[in-house]
Amino acid sequence: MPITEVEKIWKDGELVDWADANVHVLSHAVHYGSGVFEGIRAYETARGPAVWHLDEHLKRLFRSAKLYHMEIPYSIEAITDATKDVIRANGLDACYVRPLVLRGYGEMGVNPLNAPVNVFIAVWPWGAYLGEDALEQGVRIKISSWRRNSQNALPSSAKASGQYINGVLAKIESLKAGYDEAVMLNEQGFITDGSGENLFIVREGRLTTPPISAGCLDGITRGSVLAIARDLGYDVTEENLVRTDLYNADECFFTGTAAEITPIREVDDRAVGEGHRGPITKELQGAFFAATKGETERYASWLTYVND
Ligand code: PPE
Repeated sequence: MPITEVEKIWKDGELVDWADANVHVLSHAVHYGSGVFEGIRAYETARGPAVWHLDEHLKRLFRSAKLYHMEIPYSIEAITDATKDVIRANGLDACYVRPLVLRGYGEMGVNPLNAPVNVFIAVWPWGAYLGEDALEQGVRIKISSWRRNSQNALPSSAKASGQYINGVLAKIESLKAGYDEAVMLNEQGFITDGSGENLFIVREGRLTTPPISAGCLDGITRGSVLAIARDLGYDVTEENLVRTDLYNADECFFTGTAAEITPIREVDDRAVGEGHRGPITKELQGAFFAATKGETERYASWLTYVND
């Protein structure tokens, strides 16, 4: 997707011009994928822009960095303030937020420990991740022939740049075959996640999503949807799913920061349920988007207001 450029990016403690937020080609991360990042959204509310689950995202960023022995030279509070600053500096009402912590320039070779750590926070307007119609019409997905990397090869609890090359293979395969997105199985054949989304199914009014132990990312939107669904009175379970569970589901949908709640209307050329967005998916979208706009008192603590 083309990036919509804005004015400023936060880099190592200061706001720099968009065009100046660069790294050297010999940076460690460029060669070995040694970066960790987050994907966060800020939504427009009656009280100005508000960041959805900022604290949870930044905690995950710090956990990812710790896993790879990267020392982030700022506190969570400092990164929180920096996120608010960069949104304000660009005058955005709503945007995507991409903090990136990477091993920079100065050392070559796999050993990352002596390379400097650089921290960036970029923001830009980002619309519907899987296409403009996707939130209403749903998407067509393919079970990938590529397996999700094993957790003992690359820890799925870390959101690390290099780990995404696995999803890149699956995504390319699905697009070349004419689908919108891929879902990967783990080595045992259980469903994990999409290249950038967690997945839920609905069967006879019950929601199920794969457990984190299947090897999917511990998605923050997944957590929000689990909470919202329970609050709406749905029975929700985390259990292993196989591909036929998707084919036989009444409804199926993705969750993710970029994808939000995106209905899945077809899996491997089989219509899911009626082949369009189902009623429970629609209800969850309604509750989710109301909460992101700051309209739901119960979830007020999930928003960090940029102008407060
Ligand atoms: N699984 C994967 C592999 C993944 O990348 C994401 C987020 C999720 C699940 C959902 O997690 P969460 O955002 O915390 O609910 N993918 C991010 C990056 C997408 C991209 O193309 O870049 C995102 O949605 O921001």
